[in-house]
Amino acid sequence: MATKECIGKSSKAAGGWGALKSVGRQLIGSGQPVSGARTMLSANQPDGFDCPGCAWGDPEHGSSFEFCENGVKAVAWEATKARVTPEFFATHSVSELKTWSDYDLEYQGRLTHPVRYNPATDHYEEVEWDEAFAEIGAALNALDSPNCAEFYTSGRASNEAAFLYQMFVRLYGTNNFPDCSNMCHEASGVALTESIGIGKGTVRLEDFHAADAIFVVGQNPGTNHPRMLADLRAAVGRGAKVVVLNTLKEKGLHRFSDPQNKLEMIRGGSLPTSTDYFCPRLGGDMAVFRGIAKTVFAADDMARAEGRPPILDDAFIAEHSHGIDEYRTIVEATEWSLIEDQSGISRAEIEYMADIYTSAKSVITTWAMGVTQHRHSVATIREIASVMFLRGNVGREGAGLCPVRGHSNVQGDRTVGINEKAPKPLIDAMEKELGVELPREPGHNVMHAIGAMLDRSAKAFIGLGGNFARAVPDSALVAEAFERLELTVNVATKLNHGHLMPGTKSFILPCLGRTEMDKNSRGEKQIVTVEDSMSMVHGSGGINLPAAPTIRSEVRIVAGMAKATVGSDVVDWDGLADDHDLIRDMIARVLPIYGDFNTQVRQPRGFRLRNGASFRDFKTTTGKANFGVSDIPSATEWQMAQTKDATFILQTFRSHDQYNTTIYGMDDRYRGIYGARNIVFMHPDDIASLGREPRDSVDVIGCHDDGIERVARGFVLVAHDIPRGCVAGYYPELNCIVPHETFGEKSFTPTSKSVTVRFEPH
Ligand SMILES: Nc1nc2c(c(=O)[nH]1)N[C@H]1C(S)=C(S)[C@@H](COP(=O)(O)OP(=O)(O)OC[C@H]3O[C@@H](n4cnc5c(=O)[nH]c(N)nc54)[C@H](O)[C@@H]3O)O[C@H]1N2
Ligand SMILES: Nc1nc2c(c(=O)[nH]1)N[C@H]1C(S)=C(S)[C@@H](COP(=O)(O)OP(=O)(O)OC[C@H]3O[C@@H](n4cnc5c(=O)[nH]c(N)nc54)[C@H](O)[C@@H]3O)O[C@H]1N2
Ligand SMILES: [Mo]
Repeated sequence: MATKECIGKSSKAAGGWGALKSVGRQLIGSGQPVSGARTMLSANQPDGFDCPGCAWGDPEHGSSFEFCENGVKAVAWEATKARVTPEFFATHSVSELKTWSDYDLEYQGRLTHPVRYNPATDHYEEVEWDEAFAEIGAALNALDSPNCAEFYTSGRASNEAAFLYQMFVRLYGTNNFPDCSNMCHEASGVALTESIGIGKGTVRLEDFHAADAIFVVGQNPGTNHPRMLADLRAAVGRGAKVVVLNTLKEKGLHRFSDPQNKLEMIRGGSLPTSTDYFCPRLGGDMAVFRGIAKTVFAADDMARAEGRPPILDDAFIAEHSHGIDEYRTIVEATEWSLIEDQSGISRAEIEYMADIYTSAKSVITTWAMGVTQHRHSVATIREIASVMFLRGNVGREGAGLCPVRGHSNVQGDRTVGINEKAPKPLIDAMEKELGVELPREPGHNVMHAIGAMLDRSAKAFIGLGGNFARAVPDSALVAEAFERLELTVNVATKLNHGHLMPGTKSFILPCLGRTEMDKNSRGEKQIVTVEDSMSMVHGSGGINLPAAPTIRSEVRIVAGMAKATVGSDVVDWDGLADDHDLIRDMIARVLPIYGDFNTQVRQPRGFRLRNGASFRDFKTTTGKANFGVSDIPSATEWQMAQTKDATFILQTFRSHDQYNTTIYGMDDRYRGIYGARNIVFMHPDDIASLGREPRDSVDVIGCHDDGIERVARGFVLVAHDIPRGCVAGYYPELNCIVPHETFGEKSFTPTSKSVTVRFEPH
């Protein structure tokens, strides 16, 4: 393994020639460099497809083609020439494929035929579509109760596919909708609904061009939202402050060299993407924002006493907010010593951040998994919102809250009804539309689904995309539970480990990807729609020929399963599947926020869904923006670990060469890692305190105290600039030690960024 154990040793900036080289490799590796390049030029164009890479917004004016290395990887990975055919399955048994790596499985290429597992031979074998649907329908209808089936969604599914899916599942009789967002931004949804009355962000892309300060908390855009870097560096360029809070010194958040800027590329230049950078301990962000709030209140008192203009936005607070007195009381009761210990950031540094905050007229705060995957994530996001309310930084130009979503349509899937909580207005409207009663009792989220699989009450799993069994915590336990199920069905573009844990009856159903053309029975091109992090809905139509003539769109596959399970008396599944306009008409009848959906989505950049909070119409219980009411944790996981010998807090995150469980390659260029994924980043003094050397091989032991042994074997220690007591490593390799029983309060999100671990020699 070649590791360069310091980010300073690789090139100084993110992007640049390194990114271009990597793109060239991806396009050549896909086997079709020329058509691959043409495909790329259609990404995020008005008449092209939505890039499946991430949910960052597209500009509303001008060409939106923005170079993004990881967008190219996502597209090239899908547009590969390689194919997984029935012959492939005839050659390789499931037992053999289980021993392959995540990378090797997906690298085999696109799935071409529906296949069914044959337990007698241990091979997947080709099956006719209608036969597969009939068997799936029969198996679902044979279950004791619809609540024994889990219907998972991953956030690439289009609005049309997701809407049909929820209609099918509810007609079948359950609200069991475990969704990838349960493991992702659920805390943002819960917290923002409480704080501002909508579980979404309030900003538009244009706001980034008008903000005076942007706080970027717990996210790594250089890898996961690369197009965001261009907006950050433009902000720095025009004099705005960009303050980063990240446990690690991520390179993309320092400097970015824009591969689209020819002069810059020739000169080898780069520009900063931030002005200030702080590295809190894992889970320490709520304490930081609490400290900012303390400073703001104190500064406001002082200003008023001295007859200067107040710091607080009195008008916003009086007219639009609720609960400031209670909030002020808990803020003032929080001791600085606790804030400093929990965050690892000094009072002086926090006061400096507060000064940036109060000096800026308009502030945006963005965040992602470094904030959402902790026990107290909901309280942390409410704290962020409260700090923003103090100066009215919500619902006006250049200001607002911005959870940066993960999957390209995870937000849209929720909007069209993938929600285990069965919201009353949605169910009322669906019942009116369909003229039948639908289930109203809440169903399963991911945590509940795992519980049901482990206690054997779940009997069937249907996955609309994704890789449930690898993406969840306690992945080793879940893998065993999967094979005990009576039915497993995976709608997928590529082979992954989740397909290799077949239940008694098991199917893989191959679907079209975003880049591919979808035509109906009359030869008319169909488009789908997606919603980005800024509530913009746009159309997406592929340009490539389908990977094989035998594969079907997700919409057709969902319709096929639905027809075979619940019949066509209530819904004309074939008719809907053949004309996506009819699905959109139905969505708009059930969810009036879509307005004249079919017309609006054909406007060049689509349209924005109504988002009351972005113009200060707060649909909360009080009708106002609600200040938070939580104490900061009395001790974070990091603080608790300090009381035990040689115990660390692990965050599990993404390398530069992966898309969730999809591994594109073995490098993590910006962190100086080449050719390896089984590694643990640790502070050099911590390595020494364990009596070890960098590059020693260790076993990572999960310390959750429930009698279950959790070990990940053979990980290499890499010295890194990371707070002491905090360590980091890659998901999904480490998911076997993330316990499923520790999850976020109110969000049920696995605590993937605060896993208590210790180390033993390997
Ligand atoms: N290329 C690519 N793009 C992607 C994805 C991908 O895998 N690959 N995944 C997509 C998905 S589904 C999602 S949800 C997003 C994920 O986007 P990110 O949230 O950026 O994903 P992570 O890799 O988990 O990175 C977490 C970041 O938060 C920091 N961090 C961790 N814990 C803490 C903490 O307690 N406090 C602070 N302040 N920082 C912390 C880590 O150091 C790291 O920089 O990206 C989406 N886009
Ligand atoms: N330890 C730890 N665990 C985590 C996280 C973490 O940070 N740490 N992050 C969590 C997060 S934020 C998320 S969102 C989840 C992600 O969990 P998932 O969304 O379940 O996982 P992915 O890896 O994105 O799914 C990859 C698979 O999706 C299929 N696929 C790709 N494109 C398409 C398509 O267009 N249609 C269909 N039907 N299938 C397609 C391919 O077969 C591919 O193998 O993981 C979570 N798990
Ligand atoms: Mo995500």
